[in-house]
Amino acid sequence: MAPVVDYSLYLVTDSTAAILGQRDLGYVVSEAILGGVTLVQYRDKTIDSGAAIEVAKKLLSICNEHGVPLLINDRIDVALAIDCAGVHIGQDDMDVVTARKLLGPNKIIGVTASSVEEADKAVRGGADYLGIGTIFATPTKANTKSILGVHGLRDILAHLSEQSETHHHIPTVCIGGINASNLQRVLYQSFTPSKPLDGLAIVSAIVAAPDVRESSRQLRRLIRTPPPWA
Ligand code: TZP
Ligand code: MG
Repeated sequence: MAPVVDYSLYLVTDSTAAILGQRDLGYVVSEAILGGVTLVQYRDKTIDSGAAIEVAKKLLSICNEHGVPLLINDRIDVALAIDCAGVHIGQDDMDVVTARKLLGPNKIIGVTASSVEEADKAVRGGADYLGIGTIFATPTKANTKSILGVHGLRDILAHLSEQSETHHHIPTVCIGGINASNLQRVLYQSFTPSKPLDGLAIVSAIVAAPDVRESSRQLRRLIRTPPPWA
């Protein structure tokens, strides 16, 4: 069984200069954790295995120090090499059943889902959580397949809530354009009583923030505060 995880404020990293600037990724991750990030995903599409393993090892030691799990985007080889908590895979990556064979039962496997069909397939295949998106168009990921909006997100949550036990209980986070100005609306308008979102996955609103710790704190506070109009 994969461990129980707090998905509430899920940092997904980006190492491009446009987002990270000149800052050190390890520094940004540790500031984000000090501000309240509960889970970290190391995501870098540009780096080769050797270099990715070196960065991932550093991030793992920071995450371990704070008791926050580290997942690796796409790269099952890197996750195995450093023995971190697990991976996050998309629809174009290795399928979840094969990933599970490689990683075994105790690692977390998250899968991106943009439709009820993709969500169902991921749950049937044994995913530990779903990353639902893209919610809003975002410069962080140019080639997003589908923009779901909050209503698309709610449709997927509603579908999951109507399914069998396994589907019903799968943790869910959403991703894509989430920031301090819209997160309460996303949580409120997507709210499905029997299947509320478990967390928000965020890149630029944390990684590109001038004060990473303070921005993470603000996001964490907003997640816990009912919106003024509720
Ligand atoms: N998958 C869907 S959107 C996205 C990923 C990795 C990027 C989200 O970045 P941001 O900066 O939080 O909009
Ligand atoms: Mg991927």
